[in-house]
Amino acid sequence: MKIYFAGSIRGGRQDAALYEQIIQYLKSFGEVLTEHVGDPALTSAGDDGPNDRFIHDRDLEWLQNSDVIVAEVTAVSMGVGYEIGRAVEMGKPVLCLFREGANSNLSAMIGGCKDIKMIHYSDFEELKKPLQQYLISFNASK
Ligand code: 6IA
Repeated sequence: MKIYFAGSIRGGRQDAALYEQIIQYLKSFGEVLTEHVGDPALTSAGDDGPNDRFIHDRDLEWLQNSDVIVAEVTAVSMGVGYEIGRAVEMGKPVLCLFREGANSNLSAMIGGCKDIKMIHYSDFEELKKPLQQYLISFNASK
């Protein structure tokens, strides 16, 4: 199973350590195509590499090649919202993770989309079980 993990970069790196934990966990279920999203060295400048056109086109190719999208949506990010919208249009299964109590509001365009599955959680330990259940049932349905 190829997993596209989406998390904020230029939208802010306050949850980077959490992304890294989630990515490591996701790796026990399949291949994560976007491991760099959890890289603690990656700053919100997010421009210490290839140019934006390259990043966009390469990420969309990975999105197209993925089996499932897991997006952490607590930190508000234009890029993550865009990836979710494109994935929904592609007919890909999308799972969004929203952390309660982080002083962030979930967009109605994500929370209100019937094609998006949501998990609300308070910390990583609480997230593991529903995330595992989703990925196992997704794998079984293939
Ligand atoms: O608007 P944001 O930057 O917060 O959007 C974050 C989302 O867009 C992530 O889920 C990534 O998939 C994608 N994205 C944004 N910037 C990059 C990027 N920057 N590299 C890869 N994906 C990106 C350059 C960093 C690179 C040198 C390691």
